[in-house]
Amino acid sequence: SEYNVAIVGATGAVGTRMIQMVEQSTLKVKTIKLLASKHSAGTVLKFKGQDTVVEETTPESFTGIDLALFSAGGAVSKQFAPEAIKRGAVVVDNTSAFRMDPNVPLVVPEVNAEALNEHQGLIANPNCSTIQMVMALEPIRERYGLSRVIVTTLQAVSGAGNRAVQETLDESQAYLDGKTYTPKIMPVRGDKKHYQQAFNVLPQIDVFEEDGYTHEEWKMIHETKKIMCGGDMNSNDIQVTATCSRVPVPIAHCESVYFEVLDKHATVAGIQDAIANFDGDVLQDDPAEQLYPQPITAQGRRETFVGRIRPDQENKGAFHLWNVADNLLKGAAWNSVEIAEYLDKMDLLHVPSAAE
Ligand code: A2P
Ligand code: 11C
Repeated sequence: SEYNVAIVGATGAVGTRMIQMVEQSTLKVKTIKLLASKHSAGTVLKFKGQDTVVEETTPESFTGIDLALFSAGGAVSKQFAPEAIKRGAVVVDNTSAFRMDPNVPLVVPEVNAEALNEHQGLIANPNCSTIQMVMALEPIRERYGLSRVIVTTLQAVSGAGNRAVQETLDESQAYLDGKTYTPKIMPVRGDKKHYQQAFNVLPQIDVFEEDGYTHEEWKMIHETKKIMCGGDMNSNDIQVTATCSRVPVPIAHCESVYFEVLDKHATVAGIQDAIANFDGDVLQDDPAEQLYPQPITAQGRRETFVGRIRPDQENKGAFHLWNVADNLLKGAAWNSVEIAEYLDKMDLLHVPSAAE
């Protein structure tokens, strides 16, 4: 079929990539509607070479829309996703608004596409750092089983949006020019204190919870369980813990992952083979040639890159890996559009009626 598609947050860091991913997609697009806040209504963006005027998002924006991709923040999704579904649009939501709702599938297509069968009009796109980790771990889980994961992230500034990238660039320039600069956004817009991100690493992404973990770390733990453990965000089948940090890199997150498998006969060669043969993963693992994933080479690509696979020197059945992916593409815009492609192929790109 042909679809009328809307992108909410079309002017943002992720939204502009959503436009590109829809342009390059196998989905047949009848019409495209680019939506944002009233501030950028009237802005002209291109879709497949055609000038397209950005409109303010209202409930009526979704009349006649078949597919709505949301990436304008959780509050916008909470306000407008129900309006879109009510008008017959399937929503793929790239915010954290509905991810933990038991009635909402949380999907990385290569890992748990079967969860799409249960959708009731809304599918949640996981957090970027979760997506690339489950992309690296799923082939290992399939071959050897997985019992424990300890991850440390090094996340790019674009995860915090276009304004965060601009702040870090301006701050870097000021630093090089020997000028003072007062940060207003990083690490978290709206938190009490702001710190220099340029030439610095900040071990805080999103706000702190009472238990001392940040909300980003909480998301990595519970989203990973929901995706890899059959929808149960509190499953004990896989133990997961995370430390998330922000590095002054514009695009592409890195992760250092320690993991324990169930099959004690697991080998590095077997893990490499599983990753090399997994849809969407690229193995870059050759120490002799200094081959390993880097943000510079992952930027602009849809795949997840995995390398530095090696056994833990003391724990049998334990290994380490390093993975990198473009947080705006596989971490956000591409995964969302890929979900829509799977819905189309699975004949699920419609809001199920109450009778179904
Ligand atoms: P706008 O350009 O009108 O501000 P980023 O993640 O790069 O910060 O981008 C956020 C995106 O969310 C932008 O496209 C922004 O549009 C959009 N947005 C922000 N507030 C709203 C709103 N109330 N309704 C619709 N879109 C919004
Ligand atoms: C970051 N991971 O890098 C965050 C951004 O839940 O979709 C993504 C927030 C989300 O800052």
